[in-house]
Amino acid sequence: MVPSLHSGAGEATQLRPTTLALAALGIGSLLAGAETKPNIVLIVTDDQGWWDLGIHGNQEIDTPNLDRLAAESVELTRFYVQPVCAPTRAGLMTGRHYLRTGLYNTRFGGDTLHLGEHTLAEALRQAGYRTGIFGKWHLGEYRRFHPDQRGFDESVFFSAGHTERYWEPDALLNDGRPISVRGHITDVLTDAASTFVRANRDQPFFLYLAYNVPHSPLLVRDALHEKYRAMGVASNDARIYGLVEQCDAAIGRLLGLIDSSGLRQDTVVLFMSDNGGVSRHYRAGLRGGKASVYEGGVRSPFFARWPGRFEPGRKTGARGSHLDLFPTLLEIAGGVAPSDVALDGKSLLPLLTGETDESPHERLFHIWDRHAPSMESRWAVAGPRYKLVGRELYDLEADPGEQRDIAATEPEVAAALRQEFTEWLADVTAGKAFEPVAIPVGNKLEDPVDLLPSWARHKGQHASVTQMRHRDPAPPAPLGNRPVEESTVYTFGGYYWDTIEGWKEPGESVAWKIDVAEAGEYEVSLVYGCDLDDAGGKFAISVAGSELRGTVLPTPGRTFFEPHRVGTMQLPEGVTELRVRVIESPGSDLMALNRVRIGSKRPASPGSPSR
Ligand SMILES: [Ca+2]
Repeated sequence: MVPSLHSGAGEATQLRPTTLALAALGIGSLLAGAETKPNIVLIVTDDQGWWDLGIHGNQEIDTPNLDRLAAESVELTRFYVQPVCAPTRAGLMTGRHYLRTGLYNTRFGGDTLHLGEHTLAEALRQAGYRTGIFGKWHLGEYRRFHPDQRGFDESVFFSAGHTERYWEPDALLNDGRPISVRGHITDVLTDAASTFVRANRDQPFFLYLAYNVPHSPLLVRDALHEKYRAMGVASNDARIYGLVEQCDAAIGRLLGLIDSSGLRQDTVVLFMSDNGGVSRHYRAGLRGGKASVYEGGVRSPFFARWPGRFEPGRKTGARGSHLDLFPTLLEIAGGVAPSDVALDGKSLLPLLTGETDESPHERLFHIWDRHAPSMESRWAVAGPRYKLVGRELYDLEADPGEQRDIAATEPEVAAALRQEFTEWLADVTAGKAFEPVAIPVGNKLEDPVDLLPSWARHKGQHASVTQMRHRDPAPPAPLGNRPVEESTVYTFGGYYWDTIEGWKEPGESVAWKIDVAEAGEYEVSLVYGCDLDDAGGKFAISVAGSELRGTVLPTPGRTFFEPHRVGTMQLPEGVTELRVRVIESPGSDLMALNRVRIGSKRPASPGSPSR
């Protein structure tokens, strides 16, 4: 009979036990009689453009290992992702378009894969694989949404879309526990992945190696930066090229280990990037880059190597999508897909084996918006030839660089594609709220838990749709038509150091949606900075009719964030709202609020705040 799929070993008792009816996907004839399941190594880089590879015509960048991998692989020259990180990762992990998964943003809590979704790791684990993730997750900030709760047996990861430190990285968790590591993050992740390969060489494994380079902050070895500067590459691009070269060398070491461990024949290796590139030096004739829906924003390198199964060096222009890896890898693994959700991806196995040279897709859809998705967002829909980018129509066969808008001469094609996109958008957004999920409170995995400033609602709106300012280095952004003193503002100074500031008027407030595991007494603290001159302001914290009041104390400075216990509150079980409100703000600002910390009063099991 069909087995059940559990959402995660540690989570099964904490959350709802997920027992699903599963349907067999159908195993390709290719694999009939296969005695062993191949290992799967999925390597994803972050912000590496289609053009940041020697094999794609870049004359400066040194990527010998990836170039060699490409020569040993089938290459899909038209493989598509979404314009930004988290949307692609959601599609990769679920086989479903990201807007179906509850995820809608790369920040502000919108980068959360909802719990009803089933991950590739869960499905491969169910198929008998040992699963490991090493790198950037970016599908949920809080412990309940982390990869070790979502099908990964082993995990060394960070949860956000970005991390501040590449040397001695301080954001990595090992199976949920903070760890101290030495070295550059690219090497740290590769070493951990290598250990995973060595430890699991006698059983099928799924290695998801999600490098966070060459994403900003572009912290690269001086020698690599100088090497590319000396070649005439501008400084920013020289950093990107240096990070790509370092990553290429790390991938080379991992592939060498696979060879020396005797695993080459039995290992499928896949390589791709998560969105379009950010470098400008060489763009292979493509228009746009990261965050754009032109080809440069959504076309990713894609190589797939499986010795004896995939023809080395074969290239195909048949279109594939990141959504396809879920069904493709399940087919390779002899796994089953969840039957209670619809997959958007289709297996690429017939394309990769050469059984066909046709794309499984009639249309591919792309959309990106920092706010709620709509027809006003950046969007595109493409078939094999025509691509509609908002109101512009391109013939990709004649004009792969998307330079000649032919919407006026082909109005019927444009109108038909627009209609298809409209219907598709209505389908994938049906019933979706596009707001952060409720933050789990009293969850034994993370007790106490910190309510993050970026998840707060200001004046009934979420931070992403109100004004946001960057503390440094950019100057504060203008606050629209409202004077600064009338509004709280989300202030970004790095993921650990973001704050809510601008608390002036009595009654002004921000709120978080929380999901309390169990009714009871909870300890509430605020973590904030406050200048001596501003101290003495009064605030109230309210939840479901009960209220706690406190006075803001000075800290060594406005940017010294210290925890201050406010008191205990009775919280009801389930989803509710926690609001922090100004009672009186006698100085220039009530405080720079860095975190609201809530912990249950019962003895907490080992765990850590999210920050
Ligand atoms: Ca990215």
